[in-house]
Amino acid sequence: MNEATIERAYQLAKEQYAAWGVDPDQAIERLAKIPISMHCWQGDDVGGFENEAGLTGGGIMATGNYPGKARSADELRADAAKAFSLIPGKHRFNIHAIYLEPGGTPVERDQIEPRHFARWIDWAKDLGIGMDFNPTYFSHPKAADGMTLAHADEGIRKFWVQHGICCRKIGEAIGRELGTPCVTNVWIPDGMKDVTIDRKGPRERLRKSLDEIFAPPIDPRYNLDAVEAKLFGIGSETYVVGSHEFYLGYAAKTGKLLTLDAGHFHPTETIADKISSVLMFVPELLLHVSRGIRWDSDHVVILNDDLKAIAEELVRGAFLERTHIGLDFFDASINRIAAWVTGMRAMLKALLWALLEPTAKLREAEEAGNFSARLAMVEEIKTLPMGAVWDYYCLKHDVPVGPAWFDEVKKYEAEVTSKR
Ligand code: RNT
Ligand code: ZN
Repeated sequence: MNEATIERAYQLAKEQYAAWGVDPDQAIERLAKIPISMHCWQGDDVGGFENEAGLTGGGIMATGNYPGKARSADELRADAAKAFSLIPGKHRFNIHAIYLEPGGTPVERDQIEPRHFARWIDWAKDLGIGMDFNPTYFSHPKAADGMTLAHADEGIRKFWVQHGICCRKIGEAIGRELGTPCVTNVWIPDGMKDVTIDRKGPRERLRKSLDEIFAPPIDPRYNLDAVEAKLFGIGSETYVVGSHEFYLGYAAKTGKLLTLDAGHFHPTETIADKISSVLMFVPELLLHVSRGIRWDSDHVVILNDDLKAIAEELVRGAFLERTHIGLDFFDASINRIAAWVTGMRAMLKALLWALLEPTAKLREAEEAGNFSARLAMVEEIKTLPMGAVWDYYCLKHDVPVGPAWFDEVKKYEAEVTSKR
């Protein structure tokens, strides 16, 4: 499609939206101000660069063997930059502690420092983007038995507490250097595979560990702490210490951010409905936008009803200011850069969809008790020409329009990733 056609289609779309009282110019202006935090771990199957062997078990697993994954931080940065070049707008990058660059000598996780992430920070500065961070409580011998911050062994528990303390300092340094707060998100795999007698003890220890990690005050202009629950994991099917109730209570009581991962609840439960509830009691949210399929919580995000519902809630409730949007999925069976771009573009499309909604009209019908009109309108707006607005948005942000981005990925694959 040439530029003139895209422009013309946009003008026609504007007329159609105007009939609903919606101004697409405003929608795309707002969209350009919403950063999405792209997660580093889709680029290398959650391996990290701590050691040669990469992932060593402990609660997280990517499946698939598509060739060309990033083998070093330099490769991962290059791949991520390629992905960013195909996604409209300025976004963020979210890394895990295991993506450190120790510079020759291995560093234990209770010893890591901001300097081990200096090259990431420089890279983000060059790109003009913010960064987010995560302690890594998995893929480690001290996590091999499935417990970390809730461990009954005081030495092991303390080791992981110290890791958390180090990570908040790294988050602080990242936020200070980049001029935008770094969200440091705690997720632990702790749980039990089978019948569990003591559900209380590990939760008491987890609460204690979190209190210890969060004890040192850190300026929220630099670092924000978030806690992430999960219903079950592979190997922790019966009991997860950090359940939703646990972290909702913890975040509400201590003023921490709550992380809602779209794949961490019962399959018919959607996080969209949780947003307006939890934001009554916690200051801010971190979303891990993901796509659960049966027992896997981490399929590549696509523009489905669940994703639209999340975006609709954020826009309708004016929650965007209090919500940090991040992605969390890993698929090693397809081109990893294509996975990133697909998920990021889907998230943006969902937000655009929500920003183009004639919410005032829908609300009016609802408030008047006119539920037939509400339902009829909700169906009608589904065929409004959002695609024309999206194409125009991509054009204006100098990224490929339509499927053309995939050609770029294939070219990069031929020239770069397939040679690894
Ligand atoms: C795991 C959590 C967690 C991780 C990342 C790698 O179930 O969703 O957020 O996916 O930290
Ligand atoms: Zn997550």
